[in-house]
Amino acid sequence: MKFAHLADTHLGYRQYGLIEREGDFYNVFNEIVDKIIEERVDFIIHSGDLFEMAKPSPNALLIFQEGLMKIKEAGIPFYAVAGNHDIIMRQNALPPQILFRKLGLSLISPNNPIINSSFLKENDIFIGGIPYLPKSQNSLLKTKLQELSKKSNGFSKRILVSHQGIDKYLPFQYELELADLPDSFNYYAMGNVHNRIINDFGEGKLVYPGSTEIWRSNEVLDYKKNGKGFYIVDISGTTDRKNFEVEPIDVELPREFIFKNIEYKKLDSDLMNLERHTSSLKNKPIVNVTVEKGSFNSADVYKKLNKSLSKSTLMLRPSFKADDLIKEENQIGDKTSLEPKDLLIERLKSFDNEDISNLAIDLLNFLSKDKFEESEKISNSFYEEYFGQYEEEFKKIMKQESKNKKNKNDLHNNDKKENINKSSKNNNNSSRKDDSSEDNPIKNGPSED
Ligand SMILES: [Mn+2]
Repeated sequence: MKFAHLADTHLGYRQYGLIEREGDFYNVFNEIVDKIIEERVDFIIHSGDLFEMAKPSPNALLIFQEGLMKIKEAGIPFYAVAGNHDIIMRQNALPPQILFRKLGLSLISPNNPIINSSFLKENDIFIGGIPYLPKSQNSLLKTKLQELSKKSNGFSKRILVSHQGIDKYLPFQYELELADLPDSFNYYAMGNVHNRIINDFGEGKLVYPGSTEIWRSNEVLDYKKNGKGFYIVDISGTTDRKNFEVEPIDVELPREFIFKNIEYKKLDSDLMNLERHTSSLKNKPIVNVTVEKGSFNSADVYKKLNKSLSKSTLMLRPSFKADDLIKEENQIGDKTSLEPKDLLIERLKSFDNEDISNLAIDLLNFLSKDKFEESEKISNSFYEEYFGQYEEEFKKIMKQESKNKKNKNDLHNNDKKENINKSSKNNNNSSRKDDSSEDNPIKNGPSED
């Protein structure tokens, strides 16, 4: 018995705004579908970021629909979990995967975290998981993982499906520490990290199949080293992880990403060679050229680059490091330190409260993409978690206070005849409610936690 594991297909992503790049993601996906069917697997697991966006374009939906139809015709069940790209974190919002239930897609959701099928039961296989959760909901994530670990007890093959970054593999953007992952599963079908990773963990194997196309140009390095595609996992042996075979199936990406550093004094000859190479390729490549060393005018060099390469490249991304320019750059300092996120992380260190720091980073991520609903949701749930109990107390205090006031007013009304002026003074006293905010437990908060 074997299954296919893939993730991070990002259907609908139009890299650099290029329709050709959107097509590349579709072509690779179609090739993967054909290969999976050829492999005659028993089921498929997709670990999230199926689509680039939570509201995919009709094009992206159509490509997936056609692929899934082929999979359904081949009689292969398809299990999926939503990734951060598939999720709108509004209360009760549904990920786009939900559209494909009648085409055979079983969605792992907060309400249905475990795949319930007679096929899995007969084969004593547990498949359960959790859709992506941001770092500020880390404690909820840990609780849910422990629940799943318990529920998987007694099954002979236990598979966890998750779309989270783990500190070991995603040092600056993780939501989960490796130590917080229950060690009781035989296979950790992960998504989110775009590099290919296979590691032993606990009683099983922890696997990120990686993105199926180059989603950011820094993924080229891993593609050259480890390839891209998906994994076939053979679970017919015992549950001993040594008999749990994970075999990479590679797809060749349709387009080359070229990185080339050219010394200014060799500009003409290097450009000629580069042009010869790019013209020989079947599909026009993405070319990143850095012209460096020597003293030159970048506008002139830019013109030259364009003239010799624009016809044979899909996208030309030049950068210039003239010697005199380098001096200026050095004055600014390390370029990366100007990233808002890095600056925020640096600033938060002195704050020394990890939970609030996580919330701040999540908020920066969401708000910089205009994801207001998500931001509101994580802020509310953070507030709920930290101050919910205080809010109850606060409400009690307020209730008591208004009762006291009412009693006072009643007493006062009895005295009304005696002095009408006094009652107008009492109205002023109603501002007392605001003054009491000094005792407001929310304000004083559990800052020591
Ligand atoms: Mn992704």
